[in-house]
Amino acid sequence: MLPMRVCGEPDSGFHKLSLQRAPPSNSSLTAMTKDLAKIDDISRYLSYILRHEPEAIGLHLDTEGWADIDSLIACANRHGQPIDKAIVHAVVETNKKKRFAISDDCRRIRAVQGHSTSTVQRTFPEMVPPEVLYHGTATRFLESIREQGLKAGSRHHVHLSLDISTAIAVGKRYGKPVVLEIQASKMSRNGFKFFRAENDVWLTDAVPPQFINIID
Ligand code: HQG
Repeated sequence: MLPMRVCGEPDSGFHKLSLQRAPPSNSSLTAMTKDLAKIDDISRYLSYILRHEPEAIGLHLDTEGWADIDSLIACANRHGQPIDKAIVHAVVETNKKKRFAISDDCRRIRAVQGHSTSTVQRTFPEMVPPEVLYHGTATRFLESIREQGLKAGSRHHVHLSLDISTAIAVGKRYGKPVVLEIQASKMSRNGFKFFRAENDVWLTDAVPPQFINIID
């Protein structure tokens, strides 16, 4: 179970999802399934707003990506997406990828990485990477990647993982997955910078083709 943040948010059925110990009855299983589906929907919505289009609901993000939680809720509700503090906290706490973070004072929320909005220019600690990292993509992108290397595209960085299984899951989002092994340590010795987000996603600006091996 993920650690629960104590933020004084209103008690709600969503929190019982993570606190429940006894085997659930059929009716509470149905309720939990509905809650999980709702949490998944809101997680996608928050990704869209906090990474890509905060202006779609008139929300202000600072350069580190933080949004005031009360403002987020008010803006979302005004734009037809009913959310409240309880579900925002449930989304943050249940997300396996730790996609979002809440500030220590519990007043702000941000997406940890993956931004494309130009409003945000998050700073990440520069880190020495492990020997290799992995990037999952779809086979249809391989020809272009062989020629140009990996580019950040609309996001601010190329995203890399520590393990192959994560890379496969990432690649599957775009088609038949293929995993690329990135010679991260060699890149670092050649002056390329690497950053590690708080959720263990590794980031770099670009990966030239000579540092990429395709895993069969
Ligand atoms: C590809 C998810 C052609 C690249 C994931 C990828 C990740 C090229 C796509 C995070 C290329 C960009 C980011 C080139 C790169 N030619 N295609 N030269 N260079 N590409 O979604 O890494 O679940 O912007 O391989 O877990 O797929 O949302 O990046 O297929 O961590 O939290 O262009 O998003 O996180 O796609 O995914 P994306 P990504 P969440």
